[in-house]
Amino acid sequence: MTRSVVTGAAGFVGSHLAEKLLELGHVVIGIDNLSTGKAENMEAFVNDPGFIFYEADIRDRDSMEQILDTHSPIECFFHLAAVVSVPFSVQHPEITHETNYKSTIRLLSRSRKAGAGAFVHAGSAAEYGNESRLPIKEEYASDETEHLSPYGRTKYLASREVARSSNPCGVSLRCFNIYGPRQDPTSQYSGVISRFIEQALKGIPLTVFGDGEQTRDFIFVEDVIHAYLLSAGINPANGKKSPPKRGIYNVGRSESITINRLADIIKSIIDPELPVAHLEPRPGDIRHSLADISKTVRTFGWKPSWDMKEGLKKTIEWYRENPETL
Ligand code: UD2
Repeated sequence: MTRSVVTGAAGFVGSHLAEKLLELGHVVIGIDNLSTGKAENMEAFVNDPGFIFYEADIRDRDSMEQILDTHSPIECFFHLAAVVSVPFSVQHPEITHETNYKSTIRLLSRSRKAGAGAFVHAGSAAEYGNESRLPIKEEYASDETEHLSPYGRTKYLASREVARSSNPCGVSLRCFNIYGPRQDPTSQYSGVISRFIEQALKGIPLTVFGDGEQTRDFIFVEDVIHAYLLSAGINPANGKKSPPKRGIYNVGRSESITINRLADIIKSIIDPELPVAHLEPRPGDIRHSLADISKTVRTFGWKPSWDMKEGLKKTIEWYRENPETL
């Protein structure tokens, strides 16, 4: 049986990845310190006999050693645990550096000892800073890029190192704006889609920051999970394996929509009469974001399969069935 590690297994994306790997018959060693991840996210699979969970911090070397010693050999190492909040990273640059950069480098090297064939890292569109050339190609992020936060900088540095590794084969996925079931809507900095859905289901105005003409490239979480699997050389349909391909890859739909249009679609699904409140623009926001995904499509034969409206309907349905998350 294939043994995979998922750090950040209690997070929004990590929990979907762990669940899918279990479905494909992997033994999954999940690691999460539950700082932003939530035990509830693992409810659907926590009792699966193939799932082994450790509440541990990736910065804690002894715990990581012990876990990897116990479960070696590992085939695929999926590394999603990180400081994920941009504002937190601004307030705590050192913790962010230790978590997002140093711990990633340590785990990359430790995963080699554990026999891993692939090390897949959760990069981010934040690695591009305020890039004005659209659509954004992978090579636009460089040492000269002005990152807008320690989050963006540390993700960039970690991706750069991961992509240099050939043993294990290092892959970093720069995901654009991910949305879908289990995304936490409750913080001021939560993703706009989870916030709009929460507001719409509560019947309160949708809060659009600024004129709402800023654009984003939104991608449904299931498409992102397929990209994770394919990049590790795992066929999402049947679990069959092929060699992973080292490098940095964008993951988005390569289609952007304005925040105003997004609000309209969510209203049209939940309640067309809902009001929209235009608030002050959010400081530090980038204006436009759009992924060039040609390298990812060419390399892995991956392509996004969820269109915006279908992905939103599925997400709304999930929040309706899980009102306690709102
Ligand atoms: C995303 C990532 C962030 C970082 C960044 C890099 C998410 C949740 N965040 O931030 O971690 O990688 O990209 O560029 O994926 N907005 C509203 N009303 C709201 C909330 C947001 O109008 O109530 C707007 C916001 O001003 C922005 C857009 O919606 O223009 C998207 O905001 P976001 O926080 O979902 O994501 P983003 O792209 O700022």
